Parts: sequence; structure tokens; C-alpha cells
Amino acid sequence: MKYTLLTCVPVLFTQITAHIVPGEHSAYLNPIDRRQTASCENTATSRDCWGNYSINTNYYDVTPDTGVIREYWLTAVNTTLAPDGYERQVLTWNGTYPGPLIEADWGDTLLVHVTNGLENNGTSIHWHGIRQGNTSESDGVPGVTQCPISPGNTMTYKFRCTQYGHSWYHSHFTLQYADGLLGPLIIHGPTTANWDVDLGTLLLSDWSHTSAFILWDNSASKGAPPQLENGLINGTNTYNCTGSTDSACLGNGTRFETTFTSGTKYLIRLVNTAIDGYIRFAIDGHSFSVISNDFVAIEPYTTDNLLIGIGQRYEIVVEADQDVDNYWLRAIWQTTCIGNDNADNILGIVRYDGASTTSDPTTTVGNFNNSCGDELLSDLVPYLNLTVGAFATEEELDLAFSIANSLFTWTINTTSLLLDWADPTELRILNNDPIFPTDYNVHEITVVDQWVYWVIQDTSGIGITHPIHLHGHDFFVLAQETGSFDASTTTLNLDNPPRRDVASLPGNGFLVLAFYTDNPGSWLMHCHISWHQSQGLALQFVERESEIAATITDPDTFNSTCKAWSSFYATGKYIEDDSGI
Ligand SMILES: *[C@@H]1O[C@H](CO)[C@@H](O)[C@H](O)[C@H]1NC(C)=O
Ligand SMILES: *[C@@H]1O[C@H](CO)[C@@H](O)[C@H](O)[C@H]1NC(C)=O
Ligand SMILES: *[C@@H]1O[C@H](CO)[C@@H](O)[C@H](O)[C@H]1NC(C)=O
Ligand SMILES: *[C@@H]1O[C@H](CO)[C@@H](O)[C@H](O)[C@H]1NC(C)=O
Ligand SMILES: *[C@@H]1O[C@H](CO)[C@@H](O)[C@H](O)[C@H]1NC(C)=O
Ligand SMILES: *[C@@H]1O[C@H](CO)[C@@H](O)[C@H](O)[C@H]1NC(C)=O
Ligand SMILES: *[C@@H]1O[C@H](CO)[C@@H](O)[C@H](O)[C@H]1NC(C)=O
Ligand SMILES: *[C@@H]1O[C@H](CO)[C@@H](O)[C@H](O)[C@H]1NC(C)=O
Ligand SMILES: *[C@@H]1O[C@H](CO)[C@@H](O)[C@H](O)[C@H]1NC(C)=O
Ligand SMILES: *[C@@H]1O[C@H](CO)[C@@H](O)[C@H](O)[C@H]1NC(C)=O
Ligand SMILES: *[C@@H]1O[C@H](CO)[C@@H](O)[C@H](O)[C@H]1NC(C)=O
Ligand SMILES: *[C@@H]1O[C@H](CO)[C@@H](O)[C@H](O)[C@H]1NC(C)=O
Ligand SMILES: [Cu+2]
Repeated sequence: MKYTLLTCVPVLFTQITAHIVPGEHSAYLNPIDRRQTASCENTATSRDCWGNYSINTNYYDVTPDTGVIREYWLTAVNTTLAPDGYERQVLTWNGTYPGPLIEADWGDTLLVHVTNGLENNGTSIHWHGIRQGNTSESDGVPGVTQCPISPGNTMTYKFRCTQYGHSWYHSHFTLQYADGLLGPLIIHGPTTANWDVDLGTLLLSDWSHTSAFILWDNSASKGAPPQLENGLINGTNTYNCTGSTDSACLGNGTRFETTFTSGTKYLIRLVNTAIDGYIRFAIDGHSFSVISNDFVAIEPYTTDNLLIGIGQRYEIVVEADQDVDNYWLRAIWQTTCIGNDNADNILGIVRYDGASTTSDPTTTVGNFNNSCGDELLSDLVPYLNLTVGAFATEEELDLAFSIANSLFTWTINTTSLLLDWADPTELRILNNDPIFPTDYNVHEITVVDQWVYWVIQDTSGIGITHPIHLHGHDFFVLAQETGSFDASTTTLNLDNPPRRDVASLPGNGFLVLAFYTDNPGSWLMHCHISWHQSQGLALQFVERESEIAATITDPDTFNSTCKAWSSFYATGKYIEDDSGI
């Protein structure tokens, strides 16, 4: 269904003339542009400063040019670990879970050499949330922006850090990140609130005692695999092995712990790296300020609990302003949408200096909702005020669930994604063969530097909330409601709406997103629930196709990665049995 916004939302066009879109220097109403003033040092009392740049800089437009190249090497390693005391086979970056921290400053270039040290799988790395301006070849999606890296081979990813904040990196090769191939990423920059100590990233996830590949194989004809056994906080948690006869149940695991000094303000960078659901974060007895969502700084707001969807990030500032004591830090699994065997026991400990270093906290959980979705949109106000401009194109996408060939699949606009790893979208474009198979679920966007927007309506009738992630852009969340979208009654928020790279599509509801077509590339949009991804709930936007080939700096390497993959796959013992992502 197409509709005309002019008649439905007449106010829209007044706003368009009043504001200028990103990409132009006066794009937004910038109270103070510190680039015009003396250099300002980032200290505990001036976290909004960043040298000649600041929290006011329009980073879609201007990025510090540090000239610094940060070089890293990562290897995919197949090993065994017992993050919660239960030993299992895992796939890791460099042997640890989570993988090594990758860090850079705003404006640096990251150069990461990724080696596939696995025997039996391809691999890749997607740098979640990184916009990859004109560098889609480094987006890391097998079957879209590259062929999988074959065993023994290395591929180098190179991209500029034009945003700041934190995120995670993970394999995008089928279910691999569920088995451990992920790690944290920080791009240091200014923040909208002051803090004293940066505690770094805190990765919250669910955790299975069995490889996701095995769960998938066992359930392929029965829909989603069963709920997982546990969850982890920064790669660790406990599991009750007492009385267990399972020889893999080695011990009880350990809890994540951190220490607070009274009066200190801590920056904590949260990420939900789960495969299957929503997590509510809280520290008993403490309120905190939320200062960013995904890679976007927001006006700080105060809360005592924070709902995080898969792939979403929030930076928070917590002040150690309570009595010297020990407090539970909670990653509360939201069981109303999907269960977890250890839902109420995914806990860490905050120990104040001076409190017992051994006893468990005795604090109790607050009275929070058990629900899936996003934080209130009205709380997620980007600090950098951007207004969504005139729409060049609008499309409706239908999300549904179907059973095809005895396999459960998710469809978006009647198609389930199914990629051929050996023939990625961008290779076709390089080879001037841009006729895409239907299963690639390609939506071409030809307009240049224009607004496009998308209504995603859940018509499945099933009512599951899906965290929808887009590559290559921060999108603007114009509406997010249950029920049916109706162009004549749905209000679209165009005035500095929440801006991020993952937003929840409410069960039996809709999500309206807009983005600005300033980035040639083939960009995946998908649900970040791993099972749904494997079941094909994804599409790709081929944006400004005629310009994509010119952005690929090294077509020979692109080709040779593909050739090596094809030779490996011909002899490999495992075959593709899901969408590919
Ligand atoms: C900041 O800007 C001033 C004036 O343009 C320039 O002289 C100085 O080198 C800049 N400093 C940094 C660290 O870029
Ligand atoms: C990862 O492991 C490789 C060796 O396998 C090592 O050279 C590299 O420095 C490690 N990377 C990090 C970030 O620790
Ligand atoms: C990891 O090792 C196990 C046990 O040797 C093996 O069965 C599995 O195929 C390996 N996985 C990969 C991806 O190489
Ligand atoms: C990847 O390796 C795992 C074993 O670690 C195996 O179960 C799975 O089938 C493999 N998948 C592909 C597509 O190679
Ligand atoms: C891509 O490159 C073009 C030309 O240099 C530039 O105008 C545009 O802003 C770039 N896009 C992004 C997202 O960096
Ligand atoms: C979580 O672990 C990472 C290393 O993987 C570390 O850099 C970070 O500081 C830890 N987070 C917290 C809050 O302690
Ligand atoms: C662990 O399991 C054992 C055996 O089922 C049970 O007796 C014990 O109470 C459990 N411990 C905890 C801390 O839940
Ligand atoms: C696990 O904890 C129980 C009670 O909390 C304890 O009796 C048992 O020895 C622990 N097991 C291991 C392997 O540490
Ligand atoms: C809890 O959920 C209810 C019903 O969905 C909602 O109205 C309310 O705002 C939520 N409360 C918080 C604190 O999010
Ligand atoms: C999705 O399907 C609907 C209904 O068939 C169609 O109107 C719409 O244009 C399609 N959207 C896209 C992006 O292809
Ligand atoms: C964004 O800036 C415009 C122009 O100053 C202002 O009218 C609007 O209220 C601002 N929006 C928000 C959400 O702060
Ligand atoms: C890549 O390979 C294809 C087909 O094998 C070939 O047509 C194309 O010219 C190659 N491109 C480059 C840059 O080597
Ligand atoms: Cu989903």
C-alpha cells in the first residue's frame, strides 16, 4: 500500500522547509560549536569536550582527522571454555570469551586483520553499528559484502571511526556468534554527562550449554530451539553443579564483580550480546543516568532499570552514592517473551570499598516490568538535534511467519533471505552482474542524499517482539506502536526522533524508520534474534548501486577471498543450512 504523506501529515512539509538535512553544514541547530572556539580538554568535569571538537559536533558531517591507524590482529579459535563452570566447545576470538577489546579514538582508522583459525567453518566480522561510510566492503556480512574467510585465510577490515561510544564486533557467519565469536569495541569520544572512571564495556548475554549449531540442527523442522540454560555478565556467571552427574559441570562458575569507591561516578558501557531475548539491567538501590543509545549521545535521563534489546547499547553513569555495602548487579532475563533456565540468577556484585569482599549481597530486586521492547521513545532524545526531512520514497514491508518445505521461516515482504556465500551481492555488483536472486531479498534504493522511510508491519499474528538492526546507517525511529499502521492516524515524530541502529518491532505492531541515503553499499536489515536471522528474517538495501563498485578499494582481494572460499566449501564437511547470516 502506498500513500501520500502530503495529505496525511500536512505538518511535514512545514518542517522540511524549516530544517536542513544532514550532509550540509548547517544541518542542525547547534547551540555551541566548539570547533570555533579554543581547544577544550576532556576531563572529569568537561566530558563534553574533545580537543577542537565536542559533543556539539555534527559527526555525520565532520570527524576529527587524527591520522592515527589502530592495527589489531584477531584469530578465530575453536576451543573449550567453561564461562559458568559448565565446559563446552566454543568458537572464540583469540581463545577468550568475550574476545579482546578493540579500542580507538574518535576519528582514528581501525585496521583489523582477521584470520580464520577454524578447521570446519568460514568466518567474518561485522562491526556492529559502525556506519562504514563508503567502506561497505568492511561490513563483514558473508553473502552480502564478502565471501566468508576460509580456514587458514586472513582478511583485513579497514574503516574510519566517525562515530564515538561503544559497541561489539561479532561473526556474521550463520550462528557463529552464539558459540562465542564476539567481543567489545570502544571508540573514545565526548559524553553528555561527566564521570570519573570508565569501567569499560559490560556485555550481557544468554548462554547455552550446547553449540547453537547443534540446537539448530535438532530443531530445524520444529521452529525455534529450546530456551537456553544460562546468561553471562561480561563472560561469566554461576551455575549450580552440586549433585550434577554431568562430567562437563566442572564447578559453580564465578560471578562478575566490580568495586565502587564512595562518591565516584562510573561510566559503564552496556551491550546486549544475547541470541534470544531482552535483558533488563539494574544495580539494586542505585539510580543512574543513561547518556547514549547505540552510537548516539542522548540528553541524560535518570532511571533505576534499563531494558536492552539484542545488539542495543547504552552508556550509563552510576554514582557510588549509597551506603558502603555490597549490591547485586542484575541482568534480568525478560521471560514474558522468551524463557531462560537461570532467568533470575544472572547476577554480578558491586562491592563498595570497605564492604565485605566475600559475602553475597542481601539486596532485593526493584519492582520492574517484565517486558520486551525499547525504552520509552520520549526518553531517548539525541543530543545532536536532527530533523527528518522530505521523504523521497516510502515503502511498506510486511513481516510474517510461514512454513515452507517443513521448515519454519520468517518472511519479510513474502521472501525469506537465503544467501549464496560464494556469490555475495557486492561481488555481483563488482562483476557487473547485478541481477539478484529473489532469495537475496534485495530492495534497491537509487535516490541520492534523500530521506527514505520504511513501515515494517508485523502481520504474523504471533506477537513476538523483534529487535530490528540496520547496517550502514543510524536510522530515525518515527513511530513504534502495537496495532496496524495507518497513514491517516499514525503520528510520525520527525523532530529529533530517537536515532540508533537497533529498534524493537512490537509484536503485532509496527515500526516506522527513516534514513538518509548518503552511503553507497549493500546494507543488511535483520532481526537480531539469531534463530530468526537463520530463519531468513532479513533483507538487504542496495543503496546507490552504481557507486558501490568504486568504493571497493581492493577488488582483487575480494575476488581471491571468494576463490579460496569456493575451493574450501567444495571439500568442506558442513553445508549451509540456514539463511547464511
Ligand atoms: C585546533 O584548531 C586550531 C585552529 O584551527 C589548530 O591550530 C590546532 O592545530 C588544532 N588542534 C588540534 C589538536 O587539532
Ligand atoms: C590475537 O592473537 C594473535 C596471535 O594468534 C596475536 O598476534 C594478537 O596480538 C592477538 N590480538 C589481540 C587483540 O590480543
Ligand atoms: C571445533 O572442534 C570440534 C571438535 O574437534 C569439531 O567437531 C568442530 O567441527 C570444530 N568446529 C569448527 C568450526 O572447526
Ligand atoms: C560450523 O561448525 C560447527 C561445528 O563447530 C558445525 O556444527 C556447523 O555445521 C558448521 N557450519 C557450517 C555452515 O560450516
Ligand atoms: C561517501 O563519499 C562521498 C564522496 O566523497 C561523500 O560525499 C559522502 O558523505 C560519503 N558518505 C559517507 C556516509 O561517509
Ligand atoms: C568487562 O571485561 C572487559 C574485558 O573483556 C573489560 O575491559 C571491562 O572493563 C569489563 N567491564 C567491567 C564493567 O568491569
Ligand atoms: C544446587 O542444587 C542442589 C541439588 O539439586 C540443591 O540441593 C542446592 O540447594 C542448589 N544450590 C543452590 C544454591 O541453588
Ligand atoms: C558448588 O557450591 C556448593 C555449595 O554452594 C559447594 O558445596 C560445592 O563444593 C561447589 N562445587 C565446586 C566444584 O566448587
Ligand atoms: C511497565 O509496563 C506498563 C505496561 O506496558 C507501562 O505502561 C509502563 O510504562 C511500564 N513502566 C515502566 C517503568 O517502564
Ligand atoms: C512490500 O510488499 C508490499 C505489498 O505487496 C508492497 O506494496 C511494497 O512495495 C513492498 N515493499 C518493498 C520495500 O518492496
Ligand atoms: C530541535 O531544534 C529545533 C530548532 O531549534 C527545536 O524547535 C526543537 O524543539 C528541537 N527538538 C528537540 C526534540 O529538542
Ligand atoms: C573477479 O572475478 C570475476 C569472475 O571470476 C571476473 O569476471 C572479474 O574480472 C574479477 N575482478 C577482479 C577485479 O579481479
Ligand atoms: Cu525476530
